[in-house]
Amino acid sequence: MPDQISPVSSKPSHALALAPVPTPPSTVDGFVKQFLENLNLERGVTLSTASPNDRYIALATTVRDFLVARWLEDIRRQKEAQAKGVCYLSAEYLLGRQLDNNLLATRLTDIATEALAACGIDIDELRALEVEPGLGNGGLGRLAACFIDSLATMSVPSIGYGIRYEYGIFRQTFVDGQQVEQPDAWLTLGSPWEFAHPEAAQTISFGGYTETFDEGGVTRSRWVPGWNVQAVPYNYMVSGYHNGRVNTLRLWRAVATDAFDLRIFNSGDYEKAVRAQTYAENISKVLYPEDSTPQGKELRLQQQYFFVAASIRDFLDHMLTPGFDLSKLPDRVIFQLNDTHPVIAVPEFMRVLVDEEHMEWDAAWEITQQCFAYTCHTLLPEALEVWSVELLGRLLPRHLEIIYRINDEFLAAVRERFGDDEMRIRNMSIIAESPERSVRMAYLATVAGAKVNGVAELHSQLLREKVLPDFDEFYPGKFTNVTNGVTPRRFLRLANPGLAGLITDALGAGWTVDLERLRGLESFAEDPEFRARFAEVKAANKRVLSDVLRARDGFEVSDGHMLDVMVKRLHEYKRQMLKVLHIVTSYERIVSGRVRAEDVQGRAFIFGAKAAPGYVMAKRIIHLINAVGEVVNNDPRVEGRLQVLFPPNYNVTLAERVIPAADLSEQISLAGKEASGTGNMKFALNGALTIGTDDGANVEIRELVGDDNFFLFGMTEPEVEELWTRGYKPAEFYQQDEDLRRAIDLIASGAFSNGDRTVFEPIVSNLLYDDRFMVLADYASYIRAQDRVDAAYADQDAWTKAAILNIARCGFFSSDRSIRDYIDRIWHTPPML
Ligand code: 26V
Repeated sequence: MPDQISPVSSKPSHALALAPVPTPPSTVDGFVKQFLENLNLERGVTLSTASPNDRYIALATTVRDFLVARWLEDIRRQKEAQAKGVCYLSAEYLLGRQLDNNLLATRLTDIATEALAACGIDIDELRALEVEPGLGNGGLGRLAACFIDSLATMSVPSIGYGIRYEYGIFRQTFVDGQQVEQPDAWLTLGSPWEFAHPEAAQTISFGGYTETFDEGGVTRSRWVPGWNVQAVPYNYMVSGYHNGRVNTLRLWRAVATDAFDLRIFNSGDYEKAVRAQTYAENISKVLYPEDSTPQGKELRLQQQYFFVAASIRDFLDHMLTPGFDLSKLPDRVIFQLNDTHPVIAVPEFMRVLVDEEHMEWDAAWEITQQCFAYTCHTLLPEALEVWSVELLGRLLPRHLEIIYRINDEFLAAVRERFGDDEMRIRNMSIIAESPERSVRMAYLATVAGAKVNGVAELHSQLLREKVLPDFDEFYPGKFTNVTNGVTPRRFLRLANPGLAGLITDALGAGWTVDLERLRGLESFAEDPEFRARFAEVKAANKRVLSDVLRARDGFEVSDGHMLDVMVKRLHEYKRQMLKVLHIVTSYERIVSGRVRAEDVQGRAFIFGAKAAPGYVMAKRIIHLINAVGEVVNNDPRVEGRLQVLFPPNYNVTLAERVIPAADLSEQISLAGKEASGTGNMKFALNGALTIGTDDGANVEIRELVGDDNFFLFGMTEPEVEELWTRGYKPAEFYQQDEDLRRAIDLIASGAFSNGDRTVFEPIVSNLLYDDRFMVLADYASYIRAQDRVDAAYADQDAWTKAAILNIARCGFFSSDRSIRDYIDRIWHTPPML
């Protein structure tokens, strides 16, 4: 029975409430009417009294109104079809702004622009008011956002589940060149894209103890929790592109339970009750900024359990018909675990089946192993989550018991297969014994998951061979690869309208949902007129970026400079330091008189990077980049040939401006450390050439675009391994390379710190004596590659041709293709057409 409420202002009669929701007319007049009504009814203002925020919210609400009918229809159809669906479990969604994406998906951009103009409003001014929901740290969160876009566009029955953090990723500011974090209060001015459903809250429990009891002669276990919180769902519409589909993203907010408060209130301690409420609500208060070492923070485990427990219950309660035969669950759902963050869902699912649904353990385990799949997003051992047994036992005692039983049975099976090989048993145990007894979440996910995937070919291979080799041997066929992708809607159509128009002129409109069609551009690369138009688009994008950076940060980007861009989280393994050494070398060559400024190819080096607040070395590197910029940008000897620009607070919104303007994409991680990278794909698809190592998805980009259109440098992963085991001695590289010595000496001399040699000393000693990421080993090769870049850039027409070939050959990196691979290799969930 449909129970939708009309989105239009007229009060629904009973008959209307049963009728399908009317979609507001897609005309300028219809839009104006709806917009004005929303100003009145949603904001309680008139056009003349409306503040800019009122106007933005009314506009957003108007666009939302166009989506609601389709959304409700899709929810109904998905339930009715009882088809197998994907529950994407992710602690992060780095969504970016919603308005433009929804306008694009619904074909309302022109209508809305005209309608607002008719009301005397410039839509661009309202666009600029939207605060992006920054509910993620970096690549992993942005990937989740690209995936839900593709799932909706491809009509795959699916729902995204996550956490509605009140504060997203911190806002980065620089004070004297150093990062200072500010809270990201993204909800302050209201959030027009969400629907809160406090009435549908669920109770999520923590703590307490377990007890055994007798049930018909069988001893069973149950959990007697110590405290509860409420999980309130907030629904977001995820609009498919031009297909009339709207999927759901459901994010949970923690709210104190009444019972929880009352108990303490009744004890008469008001202040304690308020404190308890704050404690409960802290669970969804803030996104954890990924750290240099993942800390065993109790609150983080609370967040993880909170959202997966709510999501599993939500699925079982709302997506299944009453009386559903739970043994058929694998025909209905696959829970995709986005890294280890949601892995506590595995014992929770077992607890629900065994304790609440009274299923036998073996049957429940059989089902669980078919209902989960795990994506690993890293290779760094220190980034693999573990939870101490002490903490898990205190917070989730029943889950710890379940994990122990899973482990016992798993290790028994390992013994059966390999005999009493204690070394192997210790290595494969889900429970680590040292340095403290703890649960290895990646192992738990691997044992429970039907499939385990890495995020690029090289990463998946290293995952099998280096990180989980025993598991690969034990579970043949379990490991697979799905190379990441990015959504062409946001990162081409929206971010680069000029290029999108050019492509459509050349190839017709279908490429936005079939990115392999970009291949058709190969022949256009040979066409001088097309190249000229492409060069014009690039130049226009640079002007747009330049305007944005002037308005935002007061920067002046010089005309005609190559834009050399490195934007990504600040991590030692990503090697922003290698980029700094290149800049310092270029600078030093000029000031030492070895190179004349006028002979230097003008370059603007653009950085964007947030460092985790507790990651001291990363913050020092940010400080150094700013310090180098301060000196280089103001040294008259440089004659403006080199510019270092580091706009603070890099986020999705800024990415959408920077990437289309870039000439050169820096993807320079130490081989074997970057699982995939997705920025690399966005740049190539926007016609930047890559300078990169043989790492992550760079490998696949280079294979596709060809060696002539990619600046490869650095050690390969086996070479890295070999040098590391042989013994990496950075000082030798320093001694043998004059450019390198001069660059390091200049930093050490205090040239970038007003003569103070102590400020950047820790960076210098790290590079010379203690660098796991072997920056100096790749320096010479990197500088040579940069010299090749300069030479290539001198022939603008040839550069443009290479840029077009990059675009033409990178259609593979659409997230639509990634989702197709997930469907074929892991989910087996056909689209619902
Ligand atoms: C990395 C590190 C590195 C230092 C130690 C602590 C720590 C903690 C977390 C992480 C990131 C792990 C998860 C992640 O964000 N991975 C990224 O996922 C992207 C999407 O698959 C992928 O493109 C990136 O290469 C990968 O770093």
